Amino acid sequence: MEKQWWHSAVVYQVYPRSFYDSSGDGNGDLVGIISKLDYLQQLGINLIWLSPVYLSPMKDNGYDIADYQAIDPRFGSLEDMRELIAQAKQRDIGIMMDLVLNHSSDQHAWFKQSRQSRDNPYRDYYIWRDQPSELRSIFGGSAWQYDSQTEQYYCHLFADAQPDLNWENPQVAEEIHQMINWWTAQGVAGFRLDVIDLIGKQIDQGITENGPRLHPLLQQMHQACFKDKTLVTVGETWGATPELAKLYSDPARQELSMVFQFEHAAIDWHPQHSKWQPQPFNLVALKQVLTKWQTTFNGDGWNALFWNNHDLPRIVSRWGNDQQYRQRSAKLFATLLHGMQGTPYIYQGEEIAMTNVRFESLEDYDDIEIKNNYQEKVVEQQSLSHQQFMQGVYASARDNARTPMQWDNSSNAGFSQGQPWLKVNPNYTEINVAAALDDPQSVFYHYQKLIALRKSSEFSELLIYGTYQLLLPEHPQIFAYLRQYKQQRLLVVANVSEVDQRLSLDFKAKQVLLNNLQQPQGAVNRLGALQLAPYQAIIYVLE
Ligand code: TEU
Repeated sequence: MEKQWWHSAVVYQVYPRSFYDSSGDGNGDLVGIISKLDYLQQLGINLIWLSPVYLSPMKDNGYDIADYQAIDPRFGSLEDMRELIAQAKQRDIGIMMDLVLNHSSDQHAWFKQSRQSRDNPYRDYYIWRDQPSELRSIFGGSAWQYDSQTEQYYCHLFADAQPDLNWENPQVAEEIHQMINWWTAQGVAGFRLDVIDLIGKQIDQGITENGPRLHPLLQQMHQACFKDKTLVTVGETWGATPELAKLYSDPARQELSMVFQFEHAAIDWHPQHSKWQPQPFNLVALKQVLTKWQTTFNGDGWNALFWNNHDLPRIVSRWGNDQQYRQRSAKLFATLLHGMQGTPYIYQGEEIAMTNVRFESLEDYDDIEIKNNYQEKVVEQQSLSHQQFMQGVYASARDNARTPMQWDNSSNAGFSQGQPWLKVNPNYTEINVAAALDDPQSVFYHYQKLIALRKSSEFSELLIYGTYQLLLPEHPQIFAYLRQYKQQRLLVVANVSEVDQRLSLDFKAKQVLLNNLQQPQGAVNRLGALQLAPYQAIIYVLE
């Protein structure tokens, strides 16, 4: 397949509100991000996915945009944004903007116009109907909101403050294309497209995901915005199967560079209560799903690799052990992911193994998804008790990922001189960047090594383009796979459990490339009689 610069990229996601507050107002900001670029450069990443920093009433932390071409004053100014782009570029780091195109804020000028009157020129920028359908909002409740001024309902697949744009209207596409091109002219390296699989919806037929207009719209966007540019684009597609992922990311189809698929991320969700009642972790199922995705593309698509983002609980708490084996299990998950084919994404704090949080009171949480679902599931339907719901929050809520970044052990984890918008995780005294940088065995340096192996080692090509083959598919505790490229072979083997494992693999090890335990090479290079400690993960070079 034709090589692209972003095949070899490693992306770091910044959730700006929680990253670093330079002004003392309790919210992270752009100047704060600029001041941490050296840290990100030290980690070795070369792209930053910046969650939204546009003008926003923050009903959904910036995923409700009031002006796509203005920066929210909480985050700074357009000047700061230009400075961030320039300063990052000096360090060979590109900036990926987050495009929220399925909906805007109800405070966007378009919507303010749209709701004025039925014959307003902006009326058809949004989806208005006389009667609501059965359609539910992803954040709970009906997807329709009555507006008394014009006596119609508007559609919102997320919060009622996030009205859905009407992509049936060609003017909407045109305005959006112009806006994207404006950002490209500012020098950004690419875009992440929020819930992009919803824009082809046919609302009257109840079709939201993967509607018939989706791919034509993306091809049109490609022609208008991405063609002949060196941009990277990644779509957020909760409903993607491998077949659908090829439609988006087959280079021949000229749509997007890659998509985030979520099959693995939702693997333990409850059939009825989804993430609010997660099921026990099943390694065999996880291996199956990831292997399917690892072996699905043959030059006709590309994987985005991730465990975490701002919507998901922390991997070390979710499927690792965030107590006794916090560092080791975090390194294990890092090894498994960065050993795979695709472009890896790291979510802020993952590189120091930040954990989920447990606030006593619902009041201490901010996320609208938590609040609306509580209202629906506990108060109205009573399908979950308060206790059960809180367990769901501890396991899965999005705020687990959104507590402020833990920089050091000073007050507020060194995140802010003021009152943070969301409480810091009390474990910051132990888990923080300063401590990680001081410890040569920390999770941070493990990520640094993995990134270096991918970016600039004799195994770069193998890690980026090599084939993938799962070993021991039915083993309930071992995740092992082979990567091969030309004459080179690597074996990744991990014990995803809290007990010692013995196993026999029919390969000859030449060298241990990476081990998350400090051991002499000889101790582990006999693959015929391999003993792995709890959460141990090793990458071998094979003969
Ligand atoms: O997320 C899409 C989305 O569907 C999530 O809300 C997801 O369903 C949920 O987290 C699982 O419980 C994107 C953004 O990443 C998210 O932060 C926004 O809230 C959402 O779109 C609306 O823009």
